[in-house]
Amino acid sequence: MLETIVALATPPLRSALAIVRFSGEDCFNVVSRFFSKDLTSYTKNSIIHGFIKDNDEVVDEVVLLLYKSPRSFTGEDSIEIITHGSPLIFNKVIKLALENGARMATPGEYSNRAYMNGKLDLIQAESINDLINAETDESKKISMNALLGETSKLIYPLKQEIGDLLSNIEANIDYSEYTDIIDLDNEKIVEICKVIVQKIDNLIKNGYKGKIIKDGINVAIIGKPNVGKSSLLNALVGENKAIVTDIKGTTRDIVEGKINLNGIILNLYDTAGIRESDDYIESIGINKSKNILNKADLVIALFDNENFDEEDKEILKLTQDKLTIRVFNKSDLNNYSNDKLYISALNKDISKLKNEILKVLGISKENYDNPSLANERDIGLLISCQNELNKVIELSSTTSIDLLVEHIKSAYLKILSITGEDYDFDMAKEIFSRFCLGK
Ligand SMILES: Nc1nc2c(ncn2[C@@H]2O[C@H](COP(=O)(O)OP(=O)(O)O)[C@@H](O)[C@H]2O)c(=O)[nH]1
Ligand SMILES: [Mg+2]
Repeated sequence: MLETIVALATPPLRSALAIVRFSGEDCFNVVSRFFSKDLTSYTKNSIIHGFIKDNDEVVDEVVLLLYKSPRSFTGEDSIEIITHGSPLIFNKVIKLALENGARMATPGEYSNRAYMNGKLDLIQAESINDLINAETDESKKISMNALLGETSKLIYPLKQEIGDLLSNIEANIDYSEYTDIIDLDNEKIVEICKVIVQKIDNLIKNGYKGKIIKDGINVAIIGKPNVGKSSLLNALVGENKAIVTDIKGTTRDIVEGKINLNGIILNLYDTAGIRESDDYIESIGINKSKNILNKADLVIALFDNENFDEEDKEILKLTQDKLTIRVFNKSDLNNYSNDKLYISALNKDISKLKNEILKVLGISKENYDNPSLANERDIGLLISCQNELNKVIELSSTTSIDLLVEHIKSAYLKILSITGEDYDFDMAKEIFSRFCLGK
């Protein structure tokens, strides 16, 4: 029997009300030991008024929400006690719970139990944290789609198609005497794999875009000294965060700012101008700039005119492998060409840059509205699945079918892991669920 767990579900602060939450087969018993009514006879979800009691002392007058398994979040018997929001009260309730057979829940344990009891798949379970941490409406929507199970539906077709392929091949090998099985040769297998690889490709692309909407991106502003990086950060965040002077080497430490651009959180990093420097402190700053550059999802490489000198060329070299927007600042001073992206950080004339950021991220209305597999873990598993199928395609002409099947099986398991169904995978069950073999 799983232990009864207890935790405070609301912030540990003084407030009007607080919620202490319990889950576990024995939880009606546990709570009855310090509640004014016996809860063990309840067989339906109920709202109950009563008193928390420490022997004869009344600790609080409360409302208790009682959930009878399986009709609860975790799928187990569960209780939520709504107490008055005094730390003295809710801490006392937790203490009584611990003294009467409950233990503190570990982080995520309620969701974990919900997953173990089949109430949520892994995509849904992961979305709860994202939902709580969402900073924009757009991000919240991505997580809500996941919680409602819409995101999980994205992988159903893959599961079906790879599962069918796998079962067909296995059935060909193991049950070749049955006539209702379609004959599959390597060529046909490759054809099917190619179609699936393409579908996974789309899911990965949309997943990355969803991830940008959900988590935001890190944007580094780099350039040689005095091109206007700090002025640009200030213009973007709309306040004077970074010190601006015409003295080279003014910015030494990283200055951070955060903005919401069309629902996408940009974590902006203004960096020390990159140049050869003898100044000890400045050179530490320059190294920090290079580290930030490595971590950035997007780089704004800033220049103050189109005649690149050696220092500018160094910047170009550093950004070679990065998603980079080249921006020319000080449009108010330059005769500029229309085919380049010019801004004036000083005059806060930066709308063209904002549009360009949205353009290079390639995010459209669909990405905001539709579900996407927007978690690192999910995208990673999609990539591994795709790698397995690509191996099938690559090896098909030189490898026998029973070796190819191993890669297809791995691909299938990766897909199952996304929703967390891989733990009870059984090949024979898979085959029998698709065919009427041995009837
Ligand atoms: N005329 C003009 N001057 C600018 C512009 N942006 C920045 N500056 C000036 O350039 C100098 C260096 O700016 P700063 O933002 O400190 O550059 P950083 O070293 O790259 O961070 C300051 O004197 C700014 O006022 C601009 O768009 N136009
Ligand atoms: Mg600066």
